[in-house]
Amino acid sequence: MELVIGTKRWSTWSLRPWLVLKHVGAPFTEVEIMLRQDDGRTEAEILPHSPSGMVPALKDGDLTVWDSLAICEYLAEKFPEARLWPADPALRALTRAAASEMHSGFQSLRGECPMALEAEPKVVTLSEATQKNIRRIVALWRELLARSGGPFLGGEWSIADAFYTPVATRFRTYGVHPSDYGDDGSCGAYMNRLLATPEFKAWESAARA
Ligand SMILES: N[C@@H](CCC(=O)N[C@@H](CS)C(=O)NCC(=O)O)C(=O)O
Repeated sequence: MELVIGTKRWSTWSLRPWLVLKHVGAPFTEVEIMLRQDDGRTEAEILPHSPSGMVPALKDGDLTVWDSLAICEYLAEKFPEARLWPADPALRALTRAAASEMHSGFQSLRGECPMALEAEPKVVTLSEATQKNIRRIVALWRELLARSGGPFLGGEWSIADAFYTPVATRFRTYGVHPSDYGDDGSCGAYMNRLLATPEFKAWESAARA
């Protein structure tokens, strides 16, 4: 398999399936394309790999799967033994909803607090819309961690945790403390847990190299 990704410092959508592939432990090669190049060069470099002109894309033989969530679902089906979703049907439905909510939502947080793994942490004044996104994320994390018993959203690490790892980097970079947004302590601990997985640490050190 080959995973085509964007610049590791910035590409949250690439990070998610990369974490999942590392978690699975299957061998794969990666192609990293520089994002934010002028004159349409980024899209021109992505298009030979991905029909949407966006990364990530996963190539498996003659199959190309684009879009982060579709890639993760493909991997969950290809590697059932990796248990990439919880076995319990209710927890599976809820963690899927959590990943989907991230995939399609939180536009204000995404726009105002882009992932920037090269940046020193700083405290910024956030818009009301972004603060509303953060309150929702904290409520969602609290509910799932309480229901599953942790340590991850669905109990064991799952695709939902891959989807929220970039959020944890944003909270760290922009000085967001979950305790200011309704956390009971479980979300702050969860955020640190996401940033401490060996898979994320490997991505981070490559991004900063
Ligand atoms: N919904 C897509 C979003 C993918 C996306 O927005 N990728 C960005 C990089 S993180 C991209 O390829 N941008 C192309 C460009 O900057 O030209 C997914 O989940 O894979």
